[in-house]
Amino acid sequence: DGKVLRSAYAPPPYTIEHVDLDFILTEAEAVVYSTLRVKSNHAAGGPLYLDGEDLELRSISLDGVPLQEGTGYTRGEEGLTVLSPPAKPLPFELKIVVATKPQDNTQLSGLYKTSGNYCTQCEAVGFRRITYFLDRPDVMSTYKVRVEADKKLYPILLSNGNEVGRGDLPAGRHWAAFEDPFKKPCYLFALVAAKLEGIESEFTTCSGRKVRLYIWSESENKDQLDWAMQSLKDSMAWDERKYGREYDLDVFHIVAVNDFNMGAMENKGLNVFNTACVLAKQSTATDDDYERVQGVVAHEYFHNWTGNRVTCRDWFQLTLKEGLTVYRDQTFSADMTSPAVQRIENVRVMRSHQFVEDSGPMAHPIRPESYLAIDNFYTLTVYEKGAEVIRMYHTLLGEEGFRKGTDLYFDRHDGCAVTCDDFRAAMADANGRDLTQFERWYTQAGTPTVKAAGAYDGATKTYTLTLSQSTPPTPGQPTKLPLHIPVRIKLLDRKGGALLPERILELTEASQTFVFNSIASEPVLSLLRGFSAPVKLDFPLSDETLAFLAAHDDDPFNRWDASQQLGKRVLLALVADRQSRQQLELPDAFVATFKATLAASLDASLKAYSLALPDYSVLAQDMSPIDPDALIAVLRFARRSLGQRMRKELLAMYESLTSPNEKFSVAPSEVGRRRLRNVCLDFLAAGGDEQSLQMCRKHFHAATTMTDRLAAFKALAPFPSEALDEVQSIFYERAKANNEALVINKWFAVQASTYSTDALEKVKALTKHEAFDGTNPNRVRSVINTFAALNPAAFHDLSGSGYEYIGTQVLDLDKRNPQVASRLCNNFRDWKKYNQKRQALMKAQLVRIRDCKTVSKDVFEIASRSLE
Ligand code: DPP
Ligand code: ZN
Repeated sequence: DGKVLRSAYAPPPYTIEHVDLDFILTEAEAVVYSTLRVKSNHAAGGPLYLDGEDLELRSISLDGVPLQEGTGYTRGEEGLTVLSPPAKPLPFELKIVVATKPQDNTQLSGLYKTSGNYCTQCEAVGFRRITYFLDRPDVMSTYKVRVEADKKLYPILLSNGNEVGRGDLPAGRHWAAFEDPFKKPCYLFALVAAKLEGIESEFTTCSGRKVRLYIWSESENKDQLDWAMQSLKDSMAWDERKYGREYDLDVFHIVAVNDFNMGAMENKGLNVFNTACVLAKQSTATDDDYERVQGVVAHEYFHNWTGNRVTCRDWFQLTLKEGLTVYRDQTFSADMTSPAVQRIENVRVMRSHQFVEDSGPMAHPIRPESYLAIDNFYTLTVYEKGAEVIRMYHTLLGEEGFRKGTDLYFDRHDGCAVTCDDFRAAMADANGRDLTQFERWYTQAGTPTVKAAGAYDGATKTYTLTLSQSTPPTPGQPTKLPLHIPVRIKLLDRKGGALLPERILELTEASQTFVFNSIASEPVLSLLRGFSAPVKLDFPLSDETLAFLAAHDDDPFNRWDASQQLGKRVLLALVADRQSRQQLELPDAFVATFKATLAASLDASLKAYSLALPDYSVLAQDMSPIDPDALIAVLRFARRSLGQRMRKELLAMYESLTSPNEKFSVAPSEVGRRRLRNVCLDFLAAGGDEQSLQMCRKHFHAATTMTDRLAAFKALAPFPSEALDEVQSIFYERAKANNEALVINKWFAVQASTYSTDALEKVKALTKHEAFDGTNPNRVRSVINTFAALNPAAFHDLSGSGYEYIGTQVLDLDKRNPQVASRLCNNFRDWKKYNQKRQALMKAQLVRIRDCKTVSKDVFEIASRSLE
């Protein structure tokens, strides 16, 4: 049935030692001449199967002798078999000529055109759309590439590695040649032929080598590249300092493109980026955008060692490179900004999104066991939970032990394609530790729950803590074994001082009891500090204790977490009130805690995050069935009510954070100032009264940053008014005049996520707007995915109209771009968490999608697994 199993892995029968590629690019087609030096891995030889998709084969020859179809080779839908390659130990040479039509490649996988330029995307399995090949990561080769194209249309020619030649050709054409001396799997291949402008800089590595750095984009974006360049240099220096990893080529390119399925791609020496993850300037990028650019530039750069030099043996090992590289970019960002703020942001993603994935029909271990389309497994679980698993090695082994582990990993495996087990073995061997049980983090899906019960005995001055763990069943995994869980704790006294210094408990059994002696007085337990493991806690605390922790815990993450738990408790109680048609009222104690947080002397970002209410997704996880209407109504009520009851304090805070002639900076203090000020604005505006509307309008007009402008627009969005009309139209007209596609995406997204009774009609109208483009993934996501994912009350409308619309969009998109369509289809995934009526309606859409005759395997996999 096309399912690929992890257990079915077998080494490749042949290796391709060296690849020579010659690309002849014309407006009609791309012709690719490839010369492969192939070697059998065992004496016997046997047929050689090569992957290939949507290719027109022009010729194929072996050691200079043309092969004939039927006798020399056979062809199928997904590849080509060379029937009897020579059975000798020496390499043989395979020459293959194919043609493709990049201008018709709407899947954006393989060689395609974006805004008139050529670029490639090969991960995971796009190289087979360029030429016939052993398209698997454990086949690593050196590459030499020559590109030929029209010089005027495509002045910039790039491929991996160092440029080794360039010249002009007749008829206004030119060529360039590149050599990449490092062996790589074909998913890291890249080629760009384009009209671009760039900025250039230089980095001197720790051993004194000079590396030329380039960032390329379309000319109108050239003023938005400096931040990415700074981030790149910071990343290069950080990887040397933190991991002893030096860059290895003489040149490093980043190319920004408009049409891209993912965020960015770490092709060796030639990273290709979605513009959304690389462009930044004050007037177009928010502080969050700046942070994302910094993080993604770092992420792709760090892949040079964790992914490229040491790569994955097979795609089931994806987290080997992704979990590790996400962990590396998270810690880099923490070093560049604020560790506490970073940690909160990372955990918010885990809780709001990964926990949801882990509790639904697509739940999978960070190392999955099977797939139909590997593109469906570029998930929060593989990436974010994978990073949490890496973080746990660090927690268990310490900074030095972790570094010993990565050093050994690079020493052992440089130039190789390896597994998650190899990484774990390096960590264990470098530290003399037994990490056998730790493997369960790679084999078991689902979010574990750790239950805690503490008791203090004043007579003996002992504190006894019992921790137990369980992991719920997930599809195909009814029972789970205990995991190796590091639990970071501290015992606090009633003033926030330490009764027991911080320590790490290793929970390895289903249940364990830890006894602490000489504890002077009854302690308050600060549990799972810094979110030391990706688990849920079952540790009921009184409102008073939570309020105490929210004010006094010296672990900033736990302080924030306590505020969120309190908020969650209050909001869920309000949801119950609303469902039983009771009058809603915020408890005084909650308002008091909120007031205390607002007044506390605390880093502005931390304060902003503590004041922010738990989000829809976090609240929905504690509801069965999920009631979108009640949740949205309560969230609106709570914001409005806090805005009213705290008006004076919020206004004072807002004013105190207003500094008119500020010079723009993304220093954490300035980001924090804007963040907190905009949180105040959001509460103040939540009433929608005329005074607040005018305040938002003023905020918008006074803004010098996209952060502030967007905050004003968002705050106004729910309230049809003159102020909204004005802001909405200025926002658009300015972006249009300046040709700022990413700003126009924000403009679409604010509207698509705003609830109103006619939200769906508005979204349909947006797709008819002059700026809508159904072939650009960013644009599609900003309208259609935003509606499905971030406008729950409208998407889940009981009429089923939202479902029907998204179902139609999935099937329509699928014809052009299965990867983007299958992400959209995920919005139906959790249908069983809703009431009967909604279940039936969502199920009907899933069945319709699954049973569509022309459905891609990407979308089929999501729809069929959701229905299981
Ligand atoms: N390998 C990419 C990344 O995560 C995804 N295409 O960086
Ligand atoms: Zn990555």
